[in-house]
Amino acid sequence: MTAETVPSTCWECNATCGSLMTVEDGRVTRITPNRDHPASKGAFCAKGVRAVSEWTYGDDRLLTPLRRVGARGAGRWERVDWDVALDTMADGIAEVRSRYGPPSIAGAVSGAFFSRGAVVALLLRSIGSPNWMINQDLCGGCRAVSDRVTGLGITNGEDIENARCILLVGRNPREADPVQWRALATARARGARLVVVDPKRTHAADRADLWLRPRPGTDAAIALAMIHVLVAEGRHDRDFVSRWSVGFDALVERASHYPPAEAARLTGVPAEDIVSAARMYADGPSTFVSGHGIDAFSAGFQTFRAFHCLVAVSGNVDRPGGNRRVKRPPGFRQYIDLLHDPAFRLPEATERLTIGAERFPLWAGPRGWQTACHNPSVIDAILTGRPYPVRALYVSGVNIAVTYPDTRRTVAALESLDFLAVATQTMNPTAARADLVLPKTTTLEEEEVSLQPGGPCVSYTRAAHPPRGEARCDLDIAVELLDRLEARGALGTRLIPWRSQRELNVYLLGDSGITIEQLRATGFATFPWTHGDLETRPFATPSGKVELASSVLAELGLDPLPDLVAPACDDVGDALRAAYPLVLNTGEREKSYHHSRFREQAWLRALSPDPTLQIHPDDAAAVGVADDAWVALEVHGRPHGCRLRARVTDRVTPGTVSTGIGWWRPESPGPWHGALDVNVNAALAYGPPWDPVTGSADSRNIRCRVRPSSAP
Ligand SMILES: Nc1nc2c(c(=O)[nH]1)N[C@H]1C(S)=C(S)[C@@H](COP(=O)(O)OP(=O)(O)OC[C@H]3O[C@@H](n4cnc5c(=O)[nH]c(N)nc54)[C@H](O)[C@@H]3O)O[C@H]1N2
Ligand SMILES: Nc1nc2c(c(=O)[nH]1)N[C@H]1C(S)=C(S)[C@@H](COP(=O)(O)OP(=O)(O)OC[C@H]3O[C@@H](n4cnc5c(=O)[nH]c(N)nc54)[C@H](O)[C@@H]3O)O[C@H]1N2
Ligand code: SF4
Ligand SMILES: [Mo]
Repeated sequence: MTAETVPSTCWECNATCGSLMTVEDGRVTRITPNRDHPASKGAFCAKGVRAVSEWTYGDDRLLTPLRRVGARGAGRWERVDWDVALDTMADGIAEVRSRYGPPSIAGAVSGAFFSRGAVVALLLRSIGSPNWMINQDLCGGCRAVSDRVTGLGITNGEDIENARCILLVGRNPREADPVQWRALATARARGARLVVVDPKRTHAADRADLWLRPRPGTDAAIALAMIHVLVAEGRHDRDFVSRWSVGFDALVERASHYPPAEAARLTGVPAEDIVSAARMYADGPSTFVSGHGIDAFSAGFQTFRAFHCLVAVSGNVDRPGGNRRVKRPPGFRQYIDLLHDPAFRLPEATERLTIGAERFPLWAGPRGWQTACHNPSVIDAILTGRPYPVRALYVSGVNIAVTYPDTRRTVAALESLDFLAVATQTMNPTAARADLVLPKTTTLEEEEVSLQPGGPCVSYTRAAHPPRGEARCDLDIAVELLDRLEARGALGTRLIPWRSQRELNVYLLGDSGITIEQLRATGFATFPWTHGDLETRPFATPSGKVELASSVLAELGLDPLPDLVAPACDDVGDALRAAYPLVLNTGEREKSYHHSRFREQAWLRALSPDPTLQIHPDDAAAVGVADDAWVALEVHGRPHGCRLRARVTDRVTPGTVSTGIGWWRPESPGPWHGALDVNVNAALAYGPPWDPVTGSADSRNIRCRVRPSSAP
């Protein structure tokens, strides 16, 4: 028996923790944290230790391509070899392409943070379609686009280690990010102060010096009031503001509408707490740590704009203990760079056809953050043929029948397609409706090279051994599919020049001087960088400065300044408020699962058997619901609800309820596998209202009610 321990990086979630893998006889037998890793510093979680291995070696793993033989969703498949699978896929795509045109073919992935995202986008572009769906409208899209428009470029550059004050807004790192959670604990131990803004008393709030508990969706008023206090007390960074920003006077005028007393009225947070938060934050260096709690809703972009302007006005930009701008080795390319590189683009006229580009130009189409389309509008296009038909879809690395809101509509769209292919490691409710299911490699079988702003470093994920069975990675699938499409005359310009993942990775490393050999030896590579390279590296805005008043937003006729946009759940009459007295939060992370993944693993189901709905004791008593009882959740304006299990707790504010995401039950009969029952997305709409910039729908701050129900 040969055993070897090699450094790698866990790619199961975007915490991307450095790992050490023991490989014995072609199988990973042990995974432990790599304490030398500059970003994760030994942080890790149980999913990385165990769930990824069970996923890879478990009996549920798909090991061959499957082709549908019965009706869609009937669960009858034949095993086929890759030649047959890829011919089937090429035929399906070529036929739709010739009948409806290249843009009628779309892809769905999570985003360009993973190679699979960039690969699927370039595959679609090669076919001639600009339509690829990402799930970032539901995730970190508001943060990313605000960061881009404001020009800061600070995403994932929180320097918790050196901060004197940490401002944690809408983030639950104990469950969602062990790297951040550990960094917070270390910072607290050396005396750093922690200000938490969260409607829920999270474990971070338990440890905070100051906990602000806003009414859901009103955070922008807190940020604007903090700006107001900073400026009124002369505690803003005059030098940074005058040298590196534009629009300060206009921002100050806007913030003057939010004195602490007014912000207190709007948010429910006492004025003196807002003033204290502003003073603690002003006593820096301070770092702003944000999360999903202020993203993915119809005012998420403006909320982030308010906080990003606060960061800029306080001057905590790219200095130790603040928010670091993304550093990278010269010559290195990130996946997202490929999307914007002219060498890999479609003609602008084609990119303008991206569904959603007209309405959300900073999200979709040629100027868009990831040039992806607007998902709810794609689902509309599939179902209605407007603005033009979308008839074929290739899904990789997402489980959209569970994770997109409005499950029934998503599924109806999937079922109405002329052709649906899904690449996945295990059967899930999305794949269950496909014409073709392709067996994917897991993160233990794939090689990835990526930039980690948190280190900062370049991280390496090693393929520990060849794929199990006939599983293939996205690039290998795309390359062979392109060959077949080319043979059928169904290709535009081939925009994937690499024949293997290794070739792609070497391309990404570019002229950085970092080599695969070096990465294989250590699992990561650091590179020289400096704080505050503001003179040599302008901010990526039209003015080259941080745009407190945004020229890009003004040009598009949008509000150039941050503002509070009242959440839709507040803007209702008394009758509706009485009928739907509760405000719903969704998507709260739990340690056991990664979104919809791992529900087939018995040890995790033992830890967390059912989806829960956290409800305050007063609200539970009002509807006669006991702890652990099943409840029906109904959302205002929706024909169907879902069933969840009550967790009665005073951690949630009275009048609010909170649940997770991603629930389905592999053991329940297909093709739904419970996705229409125990999945909160079955109860939600996918908007409108949509955020005017990112097109995000409300995945929280939603009026709802709860009643006792039977168990599923
Ligand atoms: N274990 C595990 N870890 C994960 C994931 C996973 O599925 N499992 N998923 C990963 C992904 S893709 C993501 S996007 C992240 C998400 O992880 P986080 O960014 O931590 O997001 P959430 O858990 O959705 O919620 C964070 C907090 O926002 C609060 N919140 C809700 N509404 C509001 C509001 O109006 N204002 C404020 N200030 N706070 C509010 C909630 O109470 C909650 O405490 O987790 C990542 N990490
Ligand atoms: N209501 C509501 N909905 C939400 C959210 C919310 O807060 N509320 N959160 C949103 C957020 S933040 C996110 S990020 C999304 C997540 O949504 P998704 O990205 O759809 O969720 P996952 O469960 O991670 O997707 C799992 C599928 O991806 C595939 N997969 C898993 N690992 C790999 C891999 O290593 N490589 C490849 N190629 N494929 C893999 C498998 O097919 C697996 O079944 O959900 C969003 N949906
Ligand atoms: S938090 Fe867990 S799943 Fe995510 S990268 Fe780290 S070890 Fe892997
Ligand atoms: Mo996410």
